[in-house]
Amino acid sequence: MTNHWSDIQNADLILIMGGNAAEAHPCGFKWVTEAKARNKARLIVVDPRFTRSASVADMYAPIRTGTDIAFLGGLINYLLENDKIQHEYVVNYTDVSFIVKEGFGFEDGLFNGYDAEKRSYPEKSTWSYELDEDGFARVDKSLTHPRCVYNLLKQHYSRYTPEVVSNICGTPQDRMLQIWETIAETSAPGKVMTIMYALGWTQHSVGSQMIRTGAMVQLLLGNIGMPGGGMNALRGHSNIQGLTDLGLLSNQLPGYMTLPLEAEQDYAAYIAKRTAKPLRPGQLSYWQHYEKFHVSLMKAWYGKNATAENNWGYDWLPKLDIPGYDVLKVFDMMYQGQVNGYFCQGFNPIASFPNKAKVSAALAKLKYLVVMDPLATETSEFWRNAGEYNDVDTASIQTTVFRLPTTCFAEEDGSLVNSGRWLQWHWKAAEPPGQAKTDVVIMGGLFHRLRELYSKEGGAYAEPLLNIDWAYRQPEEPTAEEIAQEYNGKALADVFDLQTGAQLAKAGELLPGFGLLRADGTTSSGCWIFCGSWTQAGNQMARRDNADPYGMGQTLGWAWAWPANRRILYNRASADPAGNPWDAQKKRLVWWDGGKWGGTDVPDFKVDSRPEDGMNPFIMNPEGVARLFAVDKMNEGPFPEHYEPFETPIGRNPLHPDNRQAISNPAARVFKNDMELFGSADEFPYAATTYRLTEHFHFWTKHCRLNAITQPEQFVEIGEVLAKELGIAAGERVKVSSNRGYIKAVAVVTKRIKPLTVDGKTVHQIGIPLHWGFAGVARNGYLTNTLTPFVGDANTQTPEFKSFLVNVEKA
Ligand SMILES: Nc1nc2c(c(=O)[nH]1)N[C@H]1C(S)=C(S)[C@@H](COP(=O)(O)OP(=O)(O)OC[C@H]3O[C@@H](n4cnc5c(=O)[nH]c(N)nc54)[C@H](O)[C@@H]3O)O[C@H]1N2
Ligand SMILES: Nc1nc2c(c(=O)[nH]1)N[C@H]1C(S)=C(S)[C@@H](COP(=O)(O)OP(=O)(O)OC[C@H]3O[C@@H](n4cnc5c(=O)[nH]c(N)nc54)[C@H](O)[C@@H]3O)O[C@H]1N2
Ligand SMILES: [Mo]
Repeated sequence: MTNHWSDIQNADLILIMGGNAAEAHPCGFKWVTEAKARNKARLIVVDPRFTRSASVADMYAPIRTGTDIAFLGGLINYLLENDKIQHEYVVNYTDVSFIVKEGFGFEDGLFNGYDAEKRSYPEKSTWSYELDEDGFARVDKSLTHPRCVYNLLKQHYSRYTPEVVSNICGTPQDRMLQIWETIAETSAPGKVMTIMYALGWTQHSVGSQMIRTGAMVQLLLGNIGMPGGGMNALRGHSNIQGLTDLGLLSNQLPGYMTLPLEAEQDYAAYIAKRTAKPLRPGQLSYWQHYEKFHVSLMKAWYGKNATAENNWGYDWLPKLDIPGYDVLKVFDMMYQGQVNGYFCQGFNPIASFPNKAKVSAALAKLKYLVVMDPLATETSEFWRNAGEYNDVDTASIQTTVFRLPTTCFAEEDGSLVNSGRWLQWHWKAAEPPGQAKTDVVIMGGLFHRLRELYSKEGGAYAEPLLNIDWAYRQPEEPTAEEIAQEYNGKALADVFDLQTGAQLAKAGELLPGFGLLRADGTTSSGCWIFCGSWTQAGNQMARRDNADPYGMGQTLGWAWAWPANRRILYNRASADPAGNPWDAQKKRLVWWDGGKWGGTDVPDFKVDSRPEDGMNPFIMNPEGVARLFAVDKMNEGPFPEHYEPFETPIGRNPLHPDNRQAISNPAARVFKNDMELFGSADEFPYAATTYRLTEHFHFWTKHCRLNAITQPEQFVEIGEVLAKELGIAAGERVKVSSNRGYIKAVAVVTKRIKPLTVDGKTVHQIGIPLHWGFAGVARNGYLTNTLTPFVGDANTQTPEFKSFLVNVEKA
């Protein structure tokens, strides 16, 4: 979240689109209720299904799955056409005035530089701003230059008229226009909309671009950096935010730093590439500090072994030979027989990953599988024949499966990072049952045994392992406190102010913030954005002061938020260029008091930067402003474009009816065998989507009798019109099949899903909850992911769980 849960109470308008917070985030949803009570805030829900969130909304519109870029692109067009943008904000705080390089272009669904063979854009050099002699981006504040972002944006979305959008989304035009009109009202400087989204946006082959389109809308309306505004990703697992913060993705390092690529063997070049100089005069370009964060990380990992002479152990970092070993890639490699062993820690892929048949076949090719989990998961029993629910030939599977029972969060101390970036400490509440051990003990034990073997027997390139600094009091059992302090970071020598020479921290002290991190090896920090969470003053994550002096829910004394205990990111944008809040009455966040920045939140800014110096709020970008034009950061192009899901019910992209290359995301990676497994609408006519229910949590709660009682049996949702057409009555069993397999479940016939008219056809949508399987105490069911396609978003590789094609028959 750019903002955080309790800040939602400050919204004037709430758009829930691509999520169903009332169902999946019932506790956080109370802040929506609070906003309605406090501000008479209105709630809009756009979802293929009339959901529990929709049931308390002021306005609801149905949408065909996978078409949100069209809906939001149409909204962008509407805002520009009707002059409903927050002018001062947009001109000063976004790149609308920036001039794009000559050669950039878009034609018939493709940007310039497309390579159809590679299914990608290898040549993106023109996807950037034109630079002047001093290396600064050229701008035209009059917004008349034909290649300034404003005009390119206008041109790109001029195709997204209400007729065109309604024809793609199936959303009735009158309802769509009513929603656009309501949203447009928040272009007034003091009026704010927040967007709450989750998997209804992420789990598409164009998921990242859906989210970007939402962010672009928020920028045009001046809603980013504002209390009650922002782009709010409602995260899933209780600590999934912490997972990304700590860089637990194959191409990341902690704190959103990135692993080097194979071509980056040279340390200086690696750092130089990541420390972009300001692209406009007077801007901060905060990533210029990258080396300080990087060296401090290497000191945390390698201690005394990381030295200036060995480039702080740069050679010990893996260098990526491909963009990343994301989970789709790894399972495809496994499927190809290229993986011997797999550690499955807190992950149930046969249930949660697409195309169960492929995942199951992949697991069967392993020599060994280690499952670390408190529960006996389907994955740990993938070899077990469970009749119709897992019809495998056990005898033919040779994989050795090791189960290592772990604890769960309630059985250990530690911190969880919530969606709002708050690190909240929790305390152990119970002893673990049986032989369960914490993940730390298991992984630490494995590390010790491996290191012992390497030091005794040697082996290929053992240095990265042998050089690790493991200075915990009990090496076999590092405590949560020790690990948290390591993430925070310490002074390894006295730390001095670079300008005044004043001493800021003594050797051995915990650091108060990342401003003290140094690139000379005198500081350590395992995750720079967490620096400040455990200081000399103690564990900041354990703070529980809910005082709210400004009545805006910012509660700076409750837990600790990264970065720097700041609650709302980009909050400098809540004030105008002169430093006065856009709304001094109700939306006061930070302001210039004549000498420094201060206010009700920790300023996301250089606190002594005077407004007349012209530094802009988006300090992480070298240009200092937010990007409506994504330059070369997105794999499928700088402006989001509507592409159909890989399995499309209409078989063509209405925006580019004659270009087959532009039907679905042209830059999404598709593995060879999976292309053949996509189904088409003549065999599988219905658009399906999958989702969660409040009463279950993924595949865990079917191990719990009470949950099993509240949702006793697997079902699918079918609209009344289709059910009638197919002669299916409520409560009858149906067979739902895709080109990859089938499931059987009880039919819930509902008014909540209505047929939509799309591209001249009637499209029916089918809703499929995901919680059933063949392990646990609940009544068995089919794994929903038997149906889903093995393709992901072109940037994140998140699978397209939310739009695919099925057929439905009586079972
Ligand atoms: N009780 C409970 N709570 C949970 C979980 C759980 O299993 N149980 N899981 C947690 C996890 S890990 C996560 S990630 C979150 C997920 O939170 P959500 O994303 O809110 O949950 P979902 O139910 O997967 O999907 C949300 C909605 O997206 C809609 N949708 C599908 N396709 C589209 C589309 O193309 N456009 C739009 N606008 N909407 C679409 C679906 O109809 C559904 O209502 O929930 C978390 N909370
Ligand atoms: N079709 C479809 N598929 C989906 C989705 C969808 O919307 N539709 N949503 C996707 C999303 S958002 C998610 S997050 C995934 C979820 O996919 P998974 O993460 O694979 O599913 P979970 O059941 O949450 O599995 C997590 C496992 O972690 C275990 N666990 C809990 N605490 C601990 C611990 O402290 N240590 C260890 N080692 N294990 C622990 C639990 O017992 C559980 O078995 O599913 C994805 N799959
Ligand atoms: Mo999730």
